[in-house]
Amino acid sequence: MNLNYVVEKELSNLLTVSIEEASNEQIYHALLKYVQQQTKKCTTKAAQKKIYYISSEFLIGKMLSNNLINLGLYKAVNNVLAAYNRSLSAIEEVEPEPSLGNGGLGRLAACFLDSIASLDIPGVGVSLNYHYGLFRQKFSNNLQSEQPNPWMEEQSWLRKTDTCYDVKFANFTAKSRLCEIDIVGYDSVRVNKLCLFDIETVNENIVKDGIQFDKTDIEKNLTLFLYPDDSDEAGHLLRIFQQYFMVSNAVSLIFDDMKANGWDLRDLAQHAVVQINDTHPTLVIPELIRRLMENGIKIDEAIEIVKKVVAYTNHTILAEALEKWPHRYLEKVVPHLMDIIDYLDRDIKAKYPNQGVDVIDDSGRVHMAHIAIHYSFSVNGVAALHTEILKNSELKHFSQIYPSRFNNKTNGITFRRWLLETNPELASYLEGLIGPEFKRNAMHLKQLLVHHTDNNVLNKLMEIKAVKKKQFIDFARNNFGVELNPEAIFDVQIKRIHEYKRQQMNALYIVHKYLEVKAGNYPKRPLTFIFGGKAAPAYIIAKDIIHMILCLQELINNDPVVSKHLQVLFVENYNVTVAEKLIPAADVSEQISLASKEASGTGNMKFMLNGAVTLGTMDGANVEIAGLVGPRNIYTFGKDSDVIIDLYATGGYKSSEYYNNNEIIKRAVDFIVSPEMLKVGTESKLRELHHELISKDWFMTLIDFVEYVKAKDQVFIDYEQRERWAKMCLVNIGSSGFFSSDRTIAEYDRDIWKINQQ
Ligand code: 26V
Repeated sequence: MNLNYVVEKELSNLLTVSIEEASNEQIYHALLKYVQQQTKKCTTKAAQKKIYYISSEFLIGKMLSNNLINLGLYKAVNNVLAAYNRSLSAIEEVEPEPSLGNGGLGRLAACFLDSIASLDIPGVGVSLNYHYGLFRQKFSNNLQSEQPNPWMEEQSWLRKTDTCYDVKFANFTAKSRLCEIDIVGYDSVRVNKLCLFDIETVNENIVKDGIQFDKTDIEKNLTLFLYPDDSDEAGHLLRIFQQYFMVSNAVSLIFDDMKANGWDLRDLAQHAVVQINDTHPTLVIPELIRRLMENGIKIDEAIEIVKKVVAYTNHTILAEALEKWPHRYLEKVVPHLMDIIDYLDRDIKAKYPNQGVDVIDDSGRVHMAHIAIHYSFSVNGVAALHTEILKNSELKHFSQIYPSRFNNKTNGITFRRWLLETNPELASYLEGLIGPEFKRNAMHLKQLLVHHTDNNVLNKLMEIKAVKKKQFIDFARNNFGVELNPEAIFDVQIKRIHEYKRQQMNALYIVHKYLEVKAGNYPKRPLTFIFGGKAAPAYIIAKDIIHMILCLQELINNDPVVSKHLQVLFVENYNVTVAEKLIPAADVSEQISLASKEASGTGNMKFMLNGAVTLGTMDGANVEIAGLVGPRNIYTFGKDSDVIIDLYATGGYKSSEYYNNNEIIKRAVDFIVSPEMLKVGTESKLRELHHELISKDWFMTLIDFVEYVKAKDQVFIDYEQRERWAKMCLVNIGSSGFFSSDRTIAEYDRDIWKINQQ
């Protein structure tokens, strides 16, 4: 039977009114039910071995379109709705986005779940059911403020189960409840699960004044927020409560699976792999040991078992991001793990005299990464350069002890969401041109490369880009009330606001351009600078950077002359949904981190896949992008990672020297505290940022600024050679197959998990 017909019939059955008359809400709920019914037909593979992917974040984004694509229903649903003059994208607006992650790390975990299911690997994701995801960002007076971001609804993808576990804390035992979200694989008959644990005593009414709440009332706040502000002791303790709650439940789940299959816990490594996403789930190691001991296994044997089960992924070399919990904090939350943690500490001190690899340091801090490395069988970085830096600098002592434990798994993204869903126009054009195989095997995108001299293909790619820009322009008008120029070059930087990602360098370029325009030097074509990203509530400098950009936005967009040439848009509340609309519309992808600091980046891959050209430093996965597209199809600039690592080691960078010795730098930096800026901004914040840049500039903005200006000016000049530009876009799309998370997950399975690829 024709699929359109079936979908129309099913949808009509699920609605109490006709498709024409139904509201978007009614259609959304009918589609939700329909997808759930179809998902029920998928089965979970009976497995000898399973992957338990534990992560404090799964930034899954909206689920409707993704599920429709994976179930093969997307086109039919679209057709049926279109026949009734209804649009799926309007219906999608109804769905709240679960923002259960901060950024790249959480989005990676979500892409991985999609690929694990699509490759038919049996496994589950384990995390917490945060009632509020990452805060909703609001701008007023050119400042960020934070609001709660609820996402749970009566009817949703989330399903409460009857599975409950006891989780033991110092002064109470929490009763958890398992909630599940189905993860359907692409084109498959399988379904995996995302297991989100909750506690029923959570009380949303304790939230006051933005996202403030009593951090000490654990029974009421345990799963209330994703990553609460942890600038004080209560915040740190809550974080430890959350982490232990997550891993204790994970162990209960694993042991239940073992029991249900009648397997002996001594054979755990034959049946379970626990991949820990960064150090946040590290307490799973002492918890597994404790629970094995409860089942009659002696500590040394339990340690040996655990070492064969746990694998650790490192996502950053930034020292301030590596978790070190004071021993006394852990004692307050999980006293029953302390004997084990102390035992591990003595074990390591007895084996290795080097203090740099201690579990507990001289100041009594427990190094979570050190536990994760010593007591796992695999440690991986997330891009080739990142893994090399881990092995040769940051974790050198460890890689000398365990050389074979270290391996690289370059990150990837799911092409289902980031191509098929976000850019159906491009996907269907590619399908017509090179056949549908790329949807299953992304390496087939290479076939596009043979068309690099075909003007019809090049023109078509530019037409699609123009369509996606127009769609974003509509979105920006409806959501932010701004009118963007379709003729302008869209230069986009979307990611968490962090000094090392150097949004401030991009902002200084805008200042530079503003001053040029004021002096009568106009760019050939209007330039639109688009930003998106949130700053951690307690991260003052990041908030100051947002402030500076919002001030520039006000200044430039309201200037009748300058606004003809330059435009700035900082999208409010950047999230997965905004990324899906913005990435396909971008011409230039800003990936300008200080070399060595961005472990991988995954936005860079999404832009490339959608035909944007990278302007970036040789950092993270940019290095691999450059290798794949070749130097003619990417713009790189700035100091290399080895130079930067050396400068940190010697303390050789002085930002004041750059500021004092270069007129272009001085002029741009000083503009931050110019009368024009002070008129629209808060003086103390702008002065603080100015002072920070000339006195410290820990992430070396000024070291690369002049080269950045040169490279970026060149990008905008080259954009005018439309055929050459189109060819760059084509090469980027055609070379992006390597970055499919299917490739990444196949490598995890081949080298670490050994589930399907034994
Ligand atoms: C966390 C924090 C928290 C405290 C303040 C400073 C700071 C700086 C960085 C981080 C990042 C923690 C881990 C993380 O999210 N890493 C990201 O992981 C992505 C997926 O592997 C990767 O693409 C990004 O490059 C990496 O930053």
